[in-house]
Amino acid sequence: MSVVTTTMHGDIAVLTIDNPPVNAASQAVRQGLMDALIATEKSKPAAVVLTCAGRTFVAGADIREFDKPFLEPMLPDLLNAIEAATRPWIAAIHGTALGGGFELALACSHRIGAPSAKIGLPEVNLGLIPGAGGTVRLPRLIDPVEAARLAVTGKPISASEAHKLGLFDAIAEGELLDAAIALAKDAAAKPLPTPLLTRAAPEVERAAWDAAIAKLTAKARGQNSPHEAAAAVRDALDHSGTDALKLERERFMRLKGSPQSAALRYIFFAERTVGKSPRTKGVAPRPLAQIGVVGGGTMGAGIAAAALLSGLKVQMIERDQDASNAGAARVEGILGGSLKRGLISEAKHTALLASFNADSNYSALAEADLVIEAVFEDMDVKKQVFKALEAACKPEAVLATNTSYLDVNEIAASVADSSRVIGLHFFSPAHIMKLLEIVVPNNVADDVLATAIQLAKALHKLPVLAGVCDGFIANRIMSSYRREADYLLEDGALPHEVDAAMRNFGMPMGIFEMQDLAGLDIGWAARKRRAATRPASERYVDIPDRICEQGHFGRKTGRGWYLYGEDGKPARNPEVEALIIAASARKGIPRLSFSEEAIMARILGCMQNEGAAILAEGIAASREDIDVTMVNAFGFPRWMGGPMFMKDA
Ligand code: 3H9
Repeated sequence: MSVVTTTMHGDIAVLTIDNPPVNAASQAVRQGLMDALIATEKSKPAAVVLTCAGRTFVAGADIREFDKPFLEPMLPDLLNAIEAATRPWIAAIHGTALGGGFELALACSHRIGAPSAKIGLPEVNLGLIPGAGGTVRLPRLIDPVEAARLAVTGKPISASEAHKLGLFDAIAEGELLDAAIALAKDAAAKPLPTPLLTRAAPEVERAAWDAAIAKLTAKARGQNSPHEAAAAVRDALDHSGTDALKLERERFMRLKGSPQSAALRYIFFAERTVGKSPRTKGVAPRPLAQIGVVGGGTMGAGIAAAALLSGLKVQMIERDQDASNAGAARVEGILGGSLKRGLISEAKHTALLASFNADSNYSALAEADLVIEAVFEDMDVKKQVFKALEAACKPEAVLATNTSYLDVNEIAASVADSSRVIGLHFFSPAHIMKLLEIVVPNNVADDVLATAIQLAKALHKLPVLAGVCDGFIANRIMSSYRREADYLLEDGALPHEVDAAMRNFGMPMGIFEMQDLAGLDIGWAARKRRAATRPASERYVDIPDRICEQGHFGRKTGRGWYLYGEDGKPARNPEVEALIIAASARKGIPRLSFSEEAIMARILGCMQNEGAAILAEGIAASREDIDVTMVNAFGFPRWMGGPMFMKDA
């Protein structure tokens, strides 16, 4: 059966694409549409309505086809043919019309959207540009700067924005199909609009254009595709539609073969692969209506806010009334911020506050389905909390720890039924960061694991499963390259050189800036704790300890690896640099000079070696788990795929 079917509604032909899960424009869809086009050009209905079954309009080209040669009919040819049709074609859009799906809608003579529909050109996120006329038709339909915004940022827009910009002829009131058929009848009675491809491109003053593009591409860092998308839209303004289409296609094909696109496509699928465990196949998760959070510090408050914003009820527990009030104030602060930024409405804000309660008595957790402990990182403190949870919670409640490196097996063993205990390692700020490391202890029950994965989905987070070890996946790799960065200091580099190398590689900040931001005291405490068990043979760099001994903990004290003045910008710290040079001299290490490439070779090599060890030990099940972690926890550049992808490439 074809994935495109035609039904007649009076004299209107309704074509329905049915290609789950997201109606991607695969070869079968393209062929089905081409056949339907030929048929309707022959049968001559008054107009054609193009609609999709399932949850969405066409969400783009089928990305899975990108690693093979494209098969006929090509999407650009199909769209040119649709645009040249003698009948009006009305795209009836629900869900998301993205990439090639949005380009398909642009080739139609009219577009109508459901109020909840979204449209966008996310190709840049795959290291590509639109490759089926998006950059050519769009600036011939709407303001070219707005067209560039869609193509360069890859961010989708709502139906109402699309309508305002002139992308939608109408927004459906009531049933989308009925409204589309009404629009089709109306369109059939009027002359066809001039095809976008044959329209003249609007004139845009060069200086204004360059300024707008500079703003749009400012955050691209080392990623090529946003710059390429901007250049493609510019080509579309400087050339005829037909010529611009050829240029767009050449650019698209070149990018499709580029390492950045291969990496971005890899990470796209990797993010959709993680969190799928054979252990939870067919296993029903436990209910998840009310969440408990123990601890109202930065992490606990962030977790509580994340859960509230995802529609869950939250009970917070703190050790006394004052701490409980302070925790509640932190949560209210986060929700207030969301309200201020327009992310939630006044009514939603009120409703979220009504779903939240903070208390100092564990008995308030009696109804909680899952409780996340986010207290001080100390094994004895954690064990006491778990004892209290065991006494207060219903027996089927899942008990989770947010520890970032303590032994989750030991925590689990502190309660009678260790199968209900799991690690849920959030990253700060927990209401923003996408990654959730699910730490899987030896005895955990399958449905507890399934519940943790379900929670991640409910919170719109990426679940990565990790085995129990010091630091799990994320912090174990980070500790190892942080240590390597310390070695680089003793070997001859300075903090600003290491940080610049990392930033120029594409990380959002360098390792030393990051430590200053997080607070140097955290790592110092961890190093002191581990001092007793550290092998004497291990190379140990004491420079950060010396900085902390002077009471300098980074940004919060105005001094750390860097100095922070009024403007908050990090400036080189001569005292620290002297400390570093003295450390090399003390150990008799000749100071060498390092290029940025040499610095990154050591840092990357270290990430990759630790990653390989993590895989060999079974702490991570696949390289995807490691790469998704590095991209989403530490801002490893997506367009490089991740350290393990780079190693294999
Ligand atoms: C393009 O269009 C190029 C053109 O300009 C030119 C061509 C010549 N292809 O994300 P989900 C799979 S480039 C194949 O979990 P959601 C996905 O892997 C494309 N497969 O759902 C997953 O599979 P599985 C431009 C795709 O509801 C399943 O669908 N378009 C594609 O959270 C569900 O996905 C884009 O970049 C695809 N295009 O989000 C849009 N898309 O179940 C990419 C998804 O086996 N897609 N799959 O793990 C998205 O952004 C989201 O999937 C979407 C739904 C918002 C649509």
